[in-house]
Amino acid sequence: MRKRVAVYGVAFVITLIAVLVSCPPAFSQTITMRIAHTTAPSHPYTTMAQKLADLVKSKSGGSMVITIHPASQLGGERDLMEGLQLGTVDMMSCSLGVAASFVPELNVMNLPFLFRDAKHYTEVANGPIGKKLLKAVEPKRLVGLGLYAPVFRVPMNGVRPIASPADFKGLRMRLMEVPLHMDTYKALGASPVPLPFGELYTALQLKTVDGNENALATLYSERFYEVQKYVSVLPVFSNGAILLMSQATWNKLSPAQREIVVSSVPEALAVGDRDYLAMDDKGLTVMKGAGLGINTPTDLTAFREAVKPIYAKYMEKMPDWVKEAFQQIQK
Ligand code: EAX
Repeated sequence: MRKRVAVYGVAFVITLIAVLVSCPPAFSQTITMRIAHTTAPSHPYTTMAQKLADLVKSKSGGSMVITIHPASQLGGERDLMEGLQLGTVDMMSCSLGVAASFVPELNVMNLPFLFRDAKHYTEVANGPIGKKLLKAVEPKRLVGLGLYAPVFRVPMNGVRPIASPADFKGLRMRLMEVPLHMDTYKALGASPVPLPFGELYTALQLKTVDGNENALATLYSERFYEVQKYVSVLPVFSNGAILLMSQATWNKLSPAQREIVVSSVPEALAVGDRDYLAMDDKGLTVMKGAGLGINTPTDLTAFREAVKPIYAKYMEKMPDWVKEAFQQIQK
């Protein structure tokens, strides 16, 4: 009798295991999401993405997997933005410049010489204005997860150091495909050339363009300094970035899975911010060591004067809440 009970017991356990293996409960189904960006695997966009992937994986018991696609593997920033809207890309870190071509309200963060320093940017990005901007992406089939990357985009070129607006004259500068950015560089006297990021190293090397502008971290991690001569630490634009998810992806996630992503974002973005600031410093040191001419203009008055019309042009048509945000940021 006892033996028979034991045999039944064993049979029951085997059947139970077989049932569990053949139809796993919903929570153990694996979801894989692709996060993409244009910069190098060593860049803070990648370390941020790695932190996010690690957190999401551990909180979901391994059932949510994020694969990372750096270096324009899945396309340039405009392609990736379109991919998010179509649902062919799940997540991306995008420059606020390109993101604003899809969500114009974001341009309030792109105005030249707007932020005093990293702290000023971060306060705005993490405060009520940042929250409203993240909401503003929703009508465009996007989900705004966070703002980060609190450094500046500075000009680099192969011709001369930039000490005054006159030094920009005639320089063919690669700009992102961002009208506000191109108008600003025109106002400074340069000749902007829009190019996707993935083509930039070669364009600099072949002298198709004379220069570009980017975060020091990016100028360094993309090794542009190998084919350029001068870096001017002139904080023309914020280098701010937005972490976005496709609304199509968001809609596929359960409330618990959304919570896992959302609760992981602040820690991941903090890693991105930390690494950006550190890599900006390191980049400057390495580029100095590599023999680049580095100058830091101290009086920005003439630069600010030259770009004044940009503020009016880009804020004029904005909704009132953006105009108010613009006033508040300048306080
Ligand atoms: O957002 O294109 C660029 O210059 C950007 O810095 C880059 O794609 C990161």
